[in-house]
Amino acid sequence: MGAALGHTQSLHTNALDEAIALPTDFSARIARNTQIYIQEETYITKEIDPWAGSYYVEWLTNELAHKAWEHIQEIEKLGGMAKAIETGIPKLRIEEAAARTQARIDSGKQTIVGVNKYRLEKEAPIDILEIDNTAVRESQVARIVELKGKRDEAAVQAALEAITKCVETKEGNLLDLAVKAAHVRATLGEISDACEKIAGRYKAVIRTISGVYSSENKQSDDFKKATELCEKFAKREGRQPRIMIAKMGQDGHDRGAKVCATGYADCGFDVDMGPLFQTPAEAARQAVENDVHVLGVSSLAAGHKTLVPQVIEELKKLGREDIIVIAGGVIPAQDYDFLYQAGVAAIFGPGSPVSRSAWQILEILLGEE
Ligand code: B12
Repeated sequence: MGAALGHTQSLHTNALDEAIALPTDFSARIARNTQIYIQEETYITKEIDPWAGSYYVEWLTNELAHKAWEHIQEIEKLGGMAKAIETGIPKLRIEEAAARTQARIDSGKQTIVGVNKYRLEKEAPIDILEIDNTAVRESQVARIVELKGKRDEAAVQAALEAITKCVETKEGNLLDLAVKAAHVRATLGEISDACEKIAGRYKAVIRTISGVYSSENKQSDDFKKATELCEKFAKREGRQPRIMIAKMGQDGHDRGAKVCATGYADCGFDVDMGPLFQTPAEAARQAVENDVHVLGVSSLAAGHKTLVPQVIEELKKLGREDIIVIAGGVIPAQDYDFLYQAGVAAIFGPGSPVSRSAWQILEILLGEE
């Protein structure tokens, strides 16, 4: 309703199983019908501006415009958006806001119905859409092999060379050349590789923030318990507990990983944040090189059943099976046993309060669970 009243031009309603998996036909239908209900039973879409003249809404709009203007000015001072992105500021602001929101949800200052309030003692299981990752991967690989077998290879190579040349000389229209390459059936990977030959690969600067999570949540029992256990661990081991948070495979969802990283650092952990798109071997190597106590895998793109056992295997190969592996993110409950069998010590799904997961991890480290 907020979106419709705020003049949105396009609306997507998430399905009820949004934070668990891709939607089932049933949950997608409810989500779609929620929109149809708003559209056809409440009539709010018939009115162009139902809030016109509302003093309160005008005031809110004014506030929003001024706050947005502050951000725009900050970006202008940095020399425009392209320069701002290079400094990592826009991403940092998003991460600060995410950490603050998470802390407010964890401390109960902000209500999310069914997540931090009005929860059932025991949730009844719901039907989840299961996707066979391996089968999807194999069929995609087969499609690409078939495509590559049928296309005019000389035309593809010429189109890719034109792209590389354009990047090198900065002459020509790169987008136009990319579209032409796609027409002769070059893949997205090949098109970006053709650019990468000259331009290299963009590596995001990983910057972690501190103090944002604790500023909203340091009075909570969970936070206090986490900091106490951190101190206890540090006294026992002579150094702070060290955790690496890894993002592996093609999963670009780093919000939760970053929120956990900043929250754990505020609780007293030493935190290493791995880059996006690591392979299990790379993640395991970084964990070993940094001599972490815990490797935390954040998985939201349904790769957990493949990538988590692989990273555990890689740690074993490096002789570091003592590093505790935990997992978090969009992992459906029916996959928990599979991951526990593979050697995962704990799993934290969406809605897990960060400081609570922090002390639960510390209890495992201290052998107190
Ligand atoms: C935001 C979001 C995006 C953003 C991501 C921005 C970013 N930089 O992170 C954008 C728009 C880019 C995006 C893109 C896509 N998304 Co998306 N996205 C989401 C969404 C709505 C919220 C995720 C989020 O940030 N939550 C907030 C954070 C704070 O919560 P969290 O990550 O769950 O973390 C908490 C816990 O899980 C846990 N945790 C997480 N990690 C870790 C790690 C450790 C060590 C520990 C201890 C705990 C822990 O602690 C955190 C605090 O409680 C989810 C659905 C959902 N509601 O969860 C879909 C979702 C993850 N996306 C999905 C999909 C399909 C996609 C796309 C493929 C869509 C498309 N077709 O292009 C792309 C893929 C991009 C890519 N390369 O990976 C699916 C994945 C389906 C699945 N797993 O089976 C989901 C589940 C939506 C759905 N139901 O369909 N997405």
